[in-house]
Amino acid sequence: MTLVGLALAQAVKARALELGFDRVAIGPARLAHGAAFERWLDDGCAGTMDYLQETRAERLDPARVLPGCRSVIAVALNYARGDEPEWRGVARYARGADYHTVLRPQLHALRDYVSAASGARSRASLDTSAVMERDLAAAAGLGWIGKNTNLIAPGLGSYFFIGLVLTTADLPADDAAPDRCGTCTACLDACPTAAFGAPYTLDARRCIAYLTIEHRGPIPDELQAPIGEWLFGCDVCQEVCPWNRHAPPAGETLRGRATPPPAPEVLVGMSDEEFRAHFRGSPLKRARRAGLARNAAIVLANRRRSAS
Ligand code: B12
Ligand code: SF4
Repeated sequence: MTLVGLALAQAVKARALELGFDRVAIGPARLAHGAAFERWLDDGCAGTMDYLQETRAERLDPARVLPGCRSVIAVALNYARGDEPEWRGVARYARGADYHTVLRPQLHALRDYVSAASGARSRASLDTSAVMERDLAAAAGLGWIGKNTNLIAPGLGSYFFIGLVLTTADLPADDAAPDRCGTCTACLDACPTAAFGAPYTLDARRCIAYLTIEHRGPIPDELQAPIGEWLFGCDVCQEVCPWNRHAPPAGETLRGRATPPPAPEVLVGMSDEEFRAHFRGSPLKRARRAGLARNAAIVLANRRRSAS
């Protein structure tokens, strides 16, 4: 037997929370800021992330990813953590097991539930699909897009992953959340590389997360000193956000058995084999051995610079 409308939406939300997600909201399968995304691509802000350009049409229209898509179920999974000195230089999202591996089965279980309960077709999206996850999650009311471009949820902050289930079921939508950044510009002012051309617009080519994770090859000279101690990713624009001051710590789901990276002095000289053994199952693998060695060399040069 299939459920309809409100009853279905309620059942789906209850199931999402039961599966361990921290928040859930339902919205339309329509982007609010498609034009901003196109401008961003045309201005070259994606750097060498060619896959964003190549999948432009799909990203602008979820119905190209799931034909007949009408609703989007957006979930949040908290990854907030404290300072953890042994993880210095590693963005919080990457300190546990790879979230793609951990979250995917949870999200697939939600997708299967939606399909079974509604008789509709559904598809999960977690980071790697050609789907604008922040924009669609914001339209669903999971949170609002902050000036630092992260999705912020009241009471949760912004240290959370977003997962989506696209579905052909027509579900009643929640209200979008109002923008509560107000006059605050803490994130824009604190960014070490001045990566924000304007509020809500990040030039990825200057962002430390892009440079240390996605970018292959040398990092432009003028951006090396501002990288400071960051080995993998960057959290500065979230650390200074007042909405993260009281963020509740994440549960155990993502902790995995990840071990902190060795000192930069060791990282620069790691062999491929040592790299594979140390970072098995860790998000840090994405930077590859050469990328992490490059980042470690920059951190060491920055330490020498600040000691002299
Ligand atoms: C490419 C990418 C990156 C790139 C580019 C990021 C960027 N801001 O564009 C880089 C490598 C730099 C990156 C970094 C990070 N990322 Co990332 N990334 C993605 C990815 C794969 C695509 C994002 C994208 O399309 N960017 C293009 C820009 C233009 O789109 P957008 O960021 O969604 O921005 C929209 C708004 O800014 C809006 N907009 C524009 N103008 C205006 C004006 C107003 C007034 C408003 C309200 C909105 C608005 O329009 C845009 C288009 O819809 C998504 C997963 C996905 N499939 O969506 C994850 C994702 C966005 N990343 C994520 C994370 C966790 C991070 C990092 C925190 C990791 C880290 N600590 O190192 C940093 C955060 C840096 C930052 N300040 O954004 C999470 C975000 C979770 C959240 N709570 O927001 C996502 C959703 C992955 C996931 N499934 O959880 N990322
Ligand atoms: S993640 Fe770091 S470098 Fe990137 S925009 Fe935020 S503060 Fe700037």
